[in-house]
Amino acid sequence: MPKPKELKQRSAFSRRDFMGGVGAISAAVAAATVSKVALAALPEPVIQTKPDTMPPLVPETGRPYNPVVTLNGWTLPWRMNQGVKEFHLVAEPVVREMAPGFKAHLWGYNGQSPGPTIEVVEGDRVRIFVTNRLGERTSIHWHGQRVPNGMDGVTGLTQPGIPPGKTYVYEFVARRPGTFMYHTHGDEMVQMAMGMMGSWITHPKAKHPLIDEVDRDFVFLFNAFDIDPGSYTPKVMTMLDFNLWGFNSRIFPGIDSLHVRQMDKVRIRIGNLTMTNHPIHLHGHEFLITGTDGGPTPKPARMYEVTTDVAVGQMRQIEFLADEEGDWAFHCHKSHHTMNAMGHNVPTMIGVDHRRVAKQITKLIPDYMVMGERGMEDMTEMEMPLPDNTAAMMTGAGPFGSVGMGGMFSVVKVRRDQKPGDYRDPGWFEHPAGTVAFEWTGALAEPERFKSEGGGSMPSVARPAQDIEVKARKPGGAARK
Ligand SMILES: [Cu+2]
Repeated sequence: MPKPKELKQRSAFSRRDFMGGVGAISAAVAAATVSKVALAALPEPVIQTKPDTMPPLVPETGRPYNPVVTLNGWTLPWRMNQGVKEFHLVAEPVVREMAPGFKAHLWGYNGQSPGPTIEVVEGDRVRIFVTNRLGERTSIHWHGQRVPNGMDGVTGLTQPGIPPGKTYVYEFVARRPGTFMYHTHGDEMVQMAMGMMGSWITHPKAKHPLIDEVDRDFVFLFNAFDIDPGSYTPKVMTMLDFNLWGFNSRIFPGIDSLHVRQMDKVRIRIGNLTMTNHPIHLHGHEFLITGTDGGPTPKPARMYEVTTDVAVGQMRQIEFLADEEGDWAFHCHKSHHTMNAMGHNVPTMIGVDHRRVAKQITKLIPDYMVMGERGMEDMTEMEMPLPDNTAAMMTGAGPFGSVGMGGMFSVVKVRRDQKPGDYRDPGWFEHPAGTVAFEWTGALAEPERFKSEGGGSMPSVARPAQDIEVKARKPGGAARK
């Protein structure tokens, strides 16, 4: 087998000096495509070692299309072989940087987890070589696609599992345009928990009445892992109680923001391969759900939303006109999914100053954590040592201080002067004077209702015989969803 080729692309997001990024990838793709060794056998596997968002991979061969941008990911180059698009996926252990300073030991494809996005055109004949470099059998299921039954990738049902060290070939025609995923279907609970998944886009071959052309087209998957603070490998027996929630196996503040030009028509395609649902919420704009993994949504069935739930095993394709300038939060609306790893049995300590006692306990139990006196965000200020290789629970510095978030959180940056095709980070939004919430420094009047009733906003008709005090506790353990 030829040695894996490392894809040398430059990030369009983290580097401000990006100019010829697309050319750089094309060169890398061309180099991978014409290698004589590769032409003699399998397509050379292209390996990506960085978690950066790569610029769109503009097709040099085959039918043209408008490529997508994978958030903190990349698109797999292919070669054309007598009219067939050939890809090479390598299932292997990978090290994924989930956030700066926090690396996870996962299983994935071609150097990363999730694996690279595969982009093809409706009607393409596709041949995918899958090499197994794991220690156990695997197979790949092409989620949502119309394929011959024997190409469906279910170990034991439609094919034998691919043994370690072997390469299998999948071949089919991409019949239906849309947003799909691929994922393991062998020892599934373990291999899904370890990160064996990726995105698949089939672009329409011609103008499609239900698929609009857009200016920016993004894709990513929701992922969840259960990695104890201080460790590197996910616990694979976890059913619901995951502690790391990410977009494409990155957690905030490790997730890139999405950069668009004002008045761009924007599409975001999201797949959910976690074990719970995620209501994804966009600030400042209304979006339409234009498609699912079942296909484009008929126009009369589309409705405007600002949050849409993406259930387990589903994909949602949302579209909006980015007409409001600014930095708009884009996140899962389950608030514990915008947190990074934490102990699940953290007692509520609001109103208790326990910093001194916490320091004493930490000497005995190094990973002891409690929440802050004024709320969780206190923890970002507490001088508590974290174990090695642990993401801070909530962090991310914004222009006005700590964002106090982790997990499934990112920002859509809409700018008047973002150039078409430019995916660089424009920096923080500069708000026009007088348009930011501000502190009221005038006099505060006493509310009228307090004067007449001595407290309550309405007169009390009947009171219980004695006062009842309710203590609310966040559910922990298996009850948490
Ligand atoms: Cu969520």
